[in-house]
Amino acid sequence: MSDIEVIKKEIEEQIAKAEDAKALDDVRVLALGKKGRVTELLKTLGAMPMEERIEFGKKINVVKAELETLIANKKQELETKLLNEKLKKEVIDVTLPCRPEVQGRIHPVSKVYEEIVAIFAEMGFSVAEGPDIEDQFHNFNALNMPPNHPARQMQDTFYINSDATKEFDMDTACVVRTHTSGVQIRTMEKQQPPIRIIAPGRTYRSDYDATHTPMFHQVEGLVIDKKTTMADLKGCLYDFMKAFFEVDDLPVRYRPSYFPFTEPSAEMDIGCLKTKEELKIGAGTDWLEVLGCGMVHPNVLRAGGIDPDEYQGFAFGMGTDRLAMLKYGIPDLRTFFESDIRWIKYYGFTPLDFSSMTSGLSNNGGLAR
Ligand code: 2U9
Repeated sequence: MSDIEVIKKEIEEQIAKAEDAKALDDVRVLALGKKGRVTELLKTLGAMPMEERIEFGKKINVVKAELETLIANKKQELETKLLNEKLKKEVIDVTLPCRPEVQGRIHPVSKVYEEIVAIFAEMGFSVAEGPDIEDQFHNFNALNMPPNHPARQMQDTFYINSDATKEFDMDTACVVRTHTSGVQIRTMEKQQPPIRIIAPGRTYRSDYDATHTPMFHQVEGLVIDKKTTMADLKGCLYDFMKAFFEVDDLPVRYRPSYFPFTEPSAEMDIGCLKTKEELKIGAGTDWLEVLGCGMVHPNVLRAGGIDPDEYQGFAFGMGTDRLAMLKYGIPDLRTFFESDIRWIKYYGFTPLDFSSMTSGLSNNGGLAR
């Protein structure tokens, strides 16, 4: 065996034996480094006669290239081995329960939102969304509240200048939506009936006390078809309230009311028993107001591009935060948005309790306390 073949064999053995990147690099330096064995052989070329030099030079370069490939492959092999060992060690069991001290909580508003969506989804409603910043057409005009309509003042609106480079202009100003009703208008603009949607989301009004915060949550609903009636409204909302409060024989009543966007309009109350210690939803001598509703005003249908001579429907609106207060016995709305960790630990829900109509809605066991 020639010198070069012996050297090649020895280096190949060393490469095969290398157990880590450092050992492999040492082999590389010893073979191909400045003073490496292959490099030293290359240096002998200069003293050789021309023909021998050409032949031997070719041989050395082939060996050099082969060794370089072997080293690169071995490097890759060692890296893969290292990564696999690391992955084996770092394996986590995602089915293990979380340590209680680091587990987060679901906010009661999110919990109630999930519950409401689950109930309406079962009834065939879809969820529609829209922008928090609305133009006055979608927030007011289309809802039968033209400029100077008294209801526009009633809603304590936050206005936003629509062009920051110009003076505030009331006519072109936008608003942070005072209700989610604009979402229903936008749906009507895009889609002809049948329509069956709920529009949950954040809403804003300038108000602050134990039952009002400047940002609050609403769920509104809209059903439009050829023969949708007030009886459909009553049945739908009765079923919803029974499912939401998880009370089968829930007493309900409707009182006449007024909203510019519905005619006739009503407010819905549920029966309850108020004692000094607690509020019990269900049979009792007291009533709690839970939502507003009515048949969609023909002007509103027209504004959304729907012919009121062909179609009719009902709409409703409820405060998600208020429903959370009633269902889970939380006394002050302002505490909802103070981000106090003690509050969320007390009133929050554990994350793995999903709300669904089949697996149980509120999973009261999911209450963190
Ligand atoms: C369209 C047509 C009609 C939505 C409705 C109410 C009655 C209502 C309040 C409940 C408590 C708001 O959060 S709250 O202060 N809402 O009483 N909302 S009817 O009517 C609509 C909406 C959209 C196109």
